Amino acid sequence: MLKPQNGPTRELVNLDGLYRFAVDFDRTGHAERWFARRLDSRLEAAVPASFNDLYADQRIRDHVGYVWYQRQVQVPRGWNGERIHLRLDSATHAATVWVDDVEVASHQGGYLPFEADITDHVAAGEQFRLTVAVSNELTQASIPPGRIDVGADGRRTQTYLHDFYNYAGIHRSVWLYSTPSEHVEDVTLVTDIEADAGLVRYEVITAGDATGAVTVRVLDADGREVAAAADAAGTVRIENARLWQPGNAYLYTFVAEIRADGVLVDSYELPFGVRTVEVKGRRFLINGDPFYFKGFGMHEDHVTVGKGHGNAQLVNDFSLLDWIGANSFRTSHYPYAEEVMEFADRHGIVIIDETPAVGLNGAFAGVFGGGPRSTYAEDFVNEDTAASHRQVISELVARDKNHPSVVLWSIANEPNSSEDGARAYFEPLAALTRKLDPSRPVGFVNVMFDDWDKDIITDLFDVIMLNRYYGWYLQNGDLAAAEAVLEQELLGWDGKYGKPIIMTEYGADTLSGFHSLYNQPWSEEYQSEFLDMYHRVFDRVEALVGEQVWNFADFQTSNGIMRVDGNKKGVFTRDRRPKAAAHSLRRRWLKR
Ligand code: GCB
Repeated sequence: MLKPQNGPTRELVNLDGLYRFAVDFDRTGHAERWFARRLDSRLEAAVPASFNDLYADQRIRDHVGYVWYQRQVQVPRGWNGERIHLRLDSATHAATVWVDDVEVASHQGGYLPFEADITDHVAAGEQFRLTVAVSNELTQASIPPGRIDVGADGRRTQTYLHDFYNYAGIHRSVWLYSTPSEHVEDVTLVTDIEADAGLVRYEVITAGDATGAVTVRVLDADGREVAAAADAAGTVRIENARLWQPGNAYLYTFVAEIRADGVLVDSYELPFGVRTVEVKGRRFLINGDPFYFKGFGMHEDHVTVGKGHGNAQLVNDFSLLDWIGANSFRTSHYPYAEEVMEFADRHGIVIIDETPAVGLNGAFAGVFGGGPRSTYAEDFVNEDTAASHRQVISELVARDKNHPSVVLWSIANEPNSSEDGARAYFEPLAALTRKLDPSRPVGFVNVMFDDWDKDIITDLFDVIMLNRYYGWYLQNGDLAAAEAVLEQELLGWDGKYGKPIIMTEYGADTLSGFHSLYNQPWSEEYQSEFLDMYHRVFDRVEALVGEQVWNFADFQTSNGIMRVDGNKKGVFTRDRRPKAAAHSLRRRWLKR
């Protein structure tokens, strides 16, 4: 799915700003057709932002169900004869969209874009009323899954088995855009390297009556044409290609054009990089060279805006990644805003791109309350969950397939990978991901309970991604004991599989400003010692090809006895101040 853009044949209007906002406390909005009139509320909500922390009102923060957004939209007067599309970059977790009284789109899944062709419902030069009903409910049919309980008084409560606050709302931008009726609908690029040349295998899909012919061009960063072809699919060759490299990004632009009788009908420009990715033995290769991941599992999480995307926060977070010497991150635990992916493309940051499949593990019910339970069961991870999982994999690959920064798909975080049903569940999902994108390795992130001798699915994947908390959830305060267990386990994985291992999470909750002489858990000193211990082990295990600390910054979670105003495993605080460990990590990573 292409990101909308301005161009010689297309126009783009951003619809961010303040929307009228109403909370559907009594679940009457649909029956009362709130979309058919001005929302009856004095509230306004910022878009993009999570709605939860915008108001001094606990009832709104804790609301489970629908919230409604509404605004007037002016269609540019020059758009007569064009196709007119509406696009939401994300609405968390499900949304229905109306243009005046007409429902034009409905989408499940909170972290991926969707759009509607609204040409038949609007007119150039006129206004329409845009209404979006957004539900924050998670059920066994959603990804991530969750459970809704309804009390005797009708009050709904939401529980889920993942460790971040269930922020919701319109988290990313909303767009109105025009295209010609015959237009470029999709572009897929896969690159290869042959001696000094870059090969670009491409496919351009068009929509509308095919009267024109597709031509393609590749421009270098200075806008000079370096390759061209006159087919909708094929391979073009860039002589003396400059590669996209970690820490040294170089982007070309792929231009797909449709012409009829020599006249330009449509044009779409896609920045891309020439690079290869490959797993060979115990190595993870980018452009044929071994790559070592240094960085973090992150979250889209900031004060006030929650999971709302903001470019100021984007620039600041990447600046901190640069300062600390990180070269990569994982989009834990859901796809991030497209602006993030594009920024990484431009700045040479490597991404492990993760679906929102988190919390598919009944063992966590023991941690979050209620006692452990089986995962692959009719009333938990079932065929409905699998259908949503297939959908998020398909939509993620469709959105992110052309980003050079993306080198590895993570199709789930810490699912149960030892129970009987795990293989039947994951085998088709791994196969689907490979079919959709044969050019990138595929993995999932393994949980500490499902060690190499219990896990039954790792052979289906290309790399081993591990989250380990020896010295925190286990051997708390005893780093010597933790060091021995950690090393032994890594050697166990290596002995069994001989595949590259990335430590995708390791970390300790740390209260910024708490210091101790005695290496006490929660102190800044303990976090530094903890990370140092892991690094000593990593440097002894050859198969280890990456270290991503949990977490980049402190982040908000649901309430519970394990969390004090959120998860405190950040190396930076929630407002992005460094803890002591940030300095020790920086010393290691700038050298490594
Ligand atoms: C994990 C999860 C992550 C949690 C983290 C923790 O294994 O993947 O979402 O936040 O542990 O801090 O417990």
